[in-house]
Amino acid sequence: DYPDYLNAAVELTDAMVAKGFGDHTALIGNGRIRTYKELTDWSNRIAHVLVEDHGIKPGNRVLIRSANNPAMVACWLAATKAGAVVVNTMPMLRAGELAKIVDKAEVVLALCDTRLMDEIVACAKGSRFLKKVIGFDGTANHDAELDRAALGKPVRFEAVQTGRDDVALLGFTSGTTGEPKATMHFHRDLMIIADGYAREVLKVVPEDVFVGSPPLAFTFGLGGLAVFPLRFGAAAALLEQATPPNLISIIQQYKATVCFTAPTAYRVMLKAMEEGADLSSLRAAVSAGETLPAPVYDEWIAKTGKPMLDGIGATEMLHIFLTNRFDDHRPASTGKPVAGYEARVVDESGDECPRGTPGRLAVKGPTGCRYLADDRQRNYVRNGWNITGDTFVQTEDGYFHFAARNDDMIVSSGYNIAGPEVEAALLAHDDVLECAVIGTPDEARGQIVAAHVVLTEGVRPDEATVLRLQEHVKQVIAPYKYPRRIVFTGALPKTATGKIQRFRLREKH
Ligand code: 3SK
Repeated sequence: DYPDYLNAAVELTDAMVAKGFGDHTALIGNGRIRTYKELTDWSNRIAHVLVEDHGIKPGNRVLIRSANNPAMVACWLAATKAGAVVVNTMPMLRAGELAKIVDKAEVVLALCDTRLMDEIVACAKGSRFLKKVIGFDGTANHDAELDRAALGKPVRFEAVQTGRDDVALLGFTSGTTGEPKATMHFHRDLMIIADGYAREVLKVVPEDVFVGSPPLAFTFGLGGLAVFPLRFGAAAALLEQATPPNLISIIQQYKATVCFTAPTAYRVMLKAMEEGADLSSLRAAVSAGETLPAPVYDEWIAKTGKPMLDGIGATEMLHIFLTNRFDDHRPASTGKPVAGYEARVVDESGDECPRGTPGRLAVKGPTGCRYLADDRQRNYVRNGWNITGDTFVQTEDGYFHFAARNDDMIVSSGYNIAGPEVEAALLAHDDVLECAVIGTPDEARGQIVAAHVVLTEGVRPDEATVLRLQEHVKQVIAPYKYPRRIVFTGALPKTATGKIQRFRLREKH
């Protein structure tokens, strides 16, 4: 239950100071620590600039372009306090990609880290909507237009009294298909993900320190690295370059307790532990973005004594809705619904499949999909159920298991082969660091199974390795599923949340 008027940014800053968290660390980044009081004052000053100097009105769309750093969080909070609808975007987007977002969201103002200005300025030049780009300093120096303007403003700001069901955020997703969609989320939704998943599953306490790799530009990162810690008086240590080695060192430096990342980074962490890295401060290792291979899950338990929390979310649903729990977890399973959500596996007509039968994962709960002006809404939401793009199986005892993304099913010589099953078999081999399995056209068989493989360091990408991996898959799963083609590659194409973009691999064939 939330009050009729609710501003999520006020709840995460001013309200936390009022609750006595003023001196607690809120954010760590670029070598500096910011307390809740500092973050509150900082975001209030920026909110003044937005309203008084740039005429931002409730409902205006404001784009933010930055890597993960405290200044980005301050800008997001400030724009939210001013009643704007925020569109967070990633540093690597080019002018053409930004233009699609700006047009769709009708963005009027952009706040941009001064190190990333070129592409957004180019985008603004030809834009019908975007008229102003203001630079902020994403480093700890505070020396850019926005920072200087903010210095002259008061630390108190009368935040816009947004309704709890006013849109606060437009989360853009290109999913695994490449076609961008904007998902609308309310102020209330930002509270719900913290009061649901973060409270119920992660059991966040003020002593927690969050780290992770997902960009704040994606709802996975915004939830995990800003909303969740700030809702409970905890801290987040932000990394502009969240490579696995950087993650490992920041965990060690700040004794991080909660980590959000994808299975590949956990594999690197497991290896680093063998070489002496001390990651014992972590009490919660959240894995999402890609399915968690059972061997990684097993090894994590063996090395840390704690389960890895595999979960699945969606930009459409804002955050995680199915998850394993500390005291209720299974290998190769995504667990059960987060409190308040219901999930089921349905067939093409929307009827529930018998337990054990694969079908579409459908979910219903306090957050859900609201595409902005997009016909695809009617495909995603049917009879109140959000129909995700994933094929799942529910076991007799209620646990959900990922089978494939709907477009990851391969039909070869009349056999249905789930790409992720072949991937799991390949990943069980020590030579394979990462892989993606797709179907490629084949005259005789319709499609054949093709695996794109990143090899573990030191393994030779030669014919002997191909044969070894093919033989291994035939031993682990039904031999007809083995990858007839194996392509070695240095890296796989991924979304910013770490999902492998198999459609990009398909485009190559
Ligand atoms: O599973 C995901 O990729 C996801 C997407 C949005 C928010 C949270 C998550 C885990």
